[in-house]
Amino acid sequence: MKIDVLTLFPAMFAGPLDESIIKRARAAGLLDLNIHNLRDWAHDRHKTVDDRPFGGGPGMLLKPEPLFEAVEALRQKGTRVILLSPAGRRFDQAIAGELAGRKHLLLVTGHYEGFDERVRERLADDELSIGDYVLTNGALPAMVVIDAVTRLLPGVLGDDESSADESFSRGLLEYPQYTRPAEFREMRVPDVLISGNHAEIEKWRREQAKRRTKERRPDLLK
Ligand code: 4FV
Repeated sequence: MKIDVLTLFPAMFAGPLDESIIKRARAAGLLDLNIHNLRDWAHDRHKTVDDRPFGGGPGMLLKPEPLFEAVEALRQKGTRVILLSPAGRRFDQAIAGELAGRKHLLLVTGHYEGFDERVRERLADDELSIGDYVLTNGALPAMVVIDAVTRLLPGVLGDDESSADESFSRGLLEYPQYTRPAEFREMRVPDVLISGNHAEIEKWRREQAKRRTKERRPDLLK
């Protein structure tokens, strides 16, 4: 998969996407990730990318011209252009799975008060929000999407790392898990898990996942 990101803060991407699983996916050529500075498509002496909102109001908006030029320069056949903003549909595991099936994502990150509406109307194929809170810019949301999508790409997770049986994969929260020692500070691992009876273990895990989901996220059971 190829992912291009448009941002005013390319340096923010150094670090989180250069470690562990994402680093390995990039080294293995499973993810071709490119970070682009939006200012490279602003041609005036001050490389202006923002301006005041028509009709007044606080703050600044991202201008259409640099964004249109940048997207038109980076977009290919089949590219999915995705805006990151609080006004987008809520990003979740199902959407991560959907995006993992695509060849090319172009993530357009926001800043200031957001985008000129013509960017949303004409350039965006989709708009995603990572949650109902306001961040200083769209870099972290883009990294969240890149991380959640990349680990679903075939060949990225090794055998000991599986995405098959995890939270949300069955629409439920994950069941409680334990590792050695079986007893720690008088806290014992549930006997069923050390019984070796896999049918019983599977049954217990299903019940626990349902119970935890009912308690913490009944919305997931709707
Ligand atoms: C955001 C979110 C988010 C809003 C103002 C950037 C900021 C600034 N993006 N999910 N929540 N964006 O808060 O995606 O433009």
